[in-house]
Amino acid sequence: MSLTFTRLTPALGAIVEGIDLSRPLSDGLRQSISDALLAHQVLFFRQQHISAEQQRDFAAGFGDLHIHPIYPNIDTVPQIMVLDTARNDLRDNAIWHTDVTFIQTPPLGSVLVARKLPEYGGDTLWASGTAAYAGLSPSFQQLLHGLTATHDFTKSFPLSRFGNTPEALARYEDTRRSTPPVVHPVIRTHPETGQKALFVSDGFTTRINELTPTESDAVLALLFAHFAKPEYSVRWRWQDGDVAFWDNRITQHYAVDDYRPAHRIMHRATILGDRPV
Ligand SMILES: O=C(O)CCC(=O)C(=O)O
Ligand SMILES: [Fe+2]
Repeated sequence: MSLTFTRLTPALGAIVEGIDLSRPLSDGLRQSISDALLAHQVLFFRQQHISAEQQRDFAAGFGDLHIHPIYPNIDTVPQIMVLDTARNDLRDNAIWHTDVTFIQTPPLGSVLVARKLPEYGGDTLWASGTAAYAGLSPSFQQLLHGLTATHDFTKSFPLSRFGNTPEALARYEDTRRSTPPVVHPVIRTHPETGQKALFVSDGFTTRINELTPTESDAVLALLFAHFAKPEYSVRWRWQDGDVAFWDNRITQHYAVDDYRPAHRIMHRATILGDRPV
């Protein structure tokens, strides 16, 4: 069977058919998926029903995997992070964010699997940083080119929400010590395609370093609102077993918080990337 790609919006997103992710990837298939990720920025695979080990192995085909400092993972498969509304307060994902930009080498991408879904609600949106960048005027793009921004994990992960047991508190304090705020360019160049993308997000970006605090607040508010325009996004309505694979270098995403108290469980594998330039 050959792969087919159905594009979802002009900005980003495609559904991939003709592949069974529970089977080991051939080099050819891996290359096709890699190429498609560059072309579409987020790929969706319907109802794959893969195990945690198969999810890990699929993701590991694209790079080394990251283990999240704060979120729980599966004991026997620590590379799989668990997003379970019965275990954690997940409201920090209902904000536009790019995953783990609070480290020097933020993820290349993530592979997310839907394990338990509410009857309706709980959609996820992705937005394209390249489309958002292209939507700015040349003069504003020029202003942003020289600028850098600070990314800080405590913005989305405040102590008040993650220090509820002595072990969680100790883990949080360790992370805070080992993960000081980092600096990334406001406009990033994709390491493989050379495309320019807006690279700030409401989740972790606290400050544009070269501006005064007042200017920084105003410009970030403008950029967050601009990036979140529906024209730059795609919205995914999950079905059980669906898999999403996104390029985390040039996109951000938002998990819609509209289904509580229904129970929702997602599993994520996170692929490490390189230092943004
Ligand atoms: O729960 C979701 O749909 C997405 C959560 C999220 O932000 C992530 O997996 O990185
Ligand atoms: Fe995320």
